[in-house]
Amino acid sequence: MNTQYSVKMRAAKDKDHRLGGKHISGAERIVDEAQLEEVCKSMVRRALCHPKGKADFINITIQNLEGKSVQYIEALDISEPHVTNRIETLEYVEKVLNTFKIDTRVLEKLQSIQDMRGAMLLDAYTLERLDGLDQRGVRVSTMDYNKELDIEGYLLKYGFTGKYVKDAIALSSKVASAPGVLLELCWSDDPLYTTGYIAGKSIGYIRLNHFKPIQHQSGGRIILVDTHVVKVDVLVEYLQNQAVIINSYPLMVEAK
Ligand code: WAQ
Ligand code: MG
Repeated sequence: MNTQYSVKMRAAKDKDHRLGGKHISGAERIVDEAQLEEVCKSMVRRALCHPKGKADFINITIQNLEGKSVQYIEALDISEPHVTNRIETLEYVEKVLNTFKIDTRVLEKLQSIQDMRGAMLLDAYTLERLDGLDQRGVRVSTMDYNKELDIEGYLLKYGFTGKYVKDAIALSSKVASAPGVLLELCWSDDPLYTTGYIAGKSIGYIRLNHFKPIQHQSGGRIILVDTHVVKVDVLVEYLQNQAVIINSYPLMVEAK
């Protein structure tokens, strides 16, 4: 088997990220050695030609994954319940939360998030914050689709264009595959993009067209954890650093 590499890029304007520069673009891949140079090239191009501006600082980190385990998982199924407005959407989500015995006040927590870079880890039963990483939160990382899959072409057949769905499916599939994770709730940081999701291993990726209040300025992600099943540091290590390759297309299924 070819040696695989994790490649991560982040680009900022005016200053480096660590010094408070404006985030322009970020991307990550897991690739064979033979693809490495080409992938770096296209990441540099992306950072220089981004609609948010031309990056001044481009940071590319390459890690050899040889000797590290790579986990292969399936993509979550996608379903879209027939809800036509935000009130119906919240009712739907509350029903899902009830079946998991999770306090619906988690929705207030999601709405109170202000500009975090990562996800909040909360105890599924007390809603207590578990990660202790404040505004940073946990960055779910080190995942990619199997390069044999034409994921963009596949999603396009269902009318999904752009990166949002592709990236969200990869991230939520990795999160759902982690030990001790019950559910994940998410909406975008794009003020005009109200679609979000609730996802989990047993429910798949449930797309919610009217989840986020319109013009709400902050994105948010909450991962609900059963601490009887997993230790927080083990989970955080998995979410951040375990290399995961998504090995199947997300199936479109009927909403329950
Ligand atoms: N790991 C953990 N949390 C993250 C990450 C990450 N890698 N990236 C972003 N977040 C957090 C952060 O708090 C953001 O504000 C929030 O999630 C939203 O991130 O149509 O676009 O990248 O089916 O803006 C979902 C619906 C779109 C897609 C989600 O998220 C669809 C989206 P964004
Ligand atoms: Mg966004």
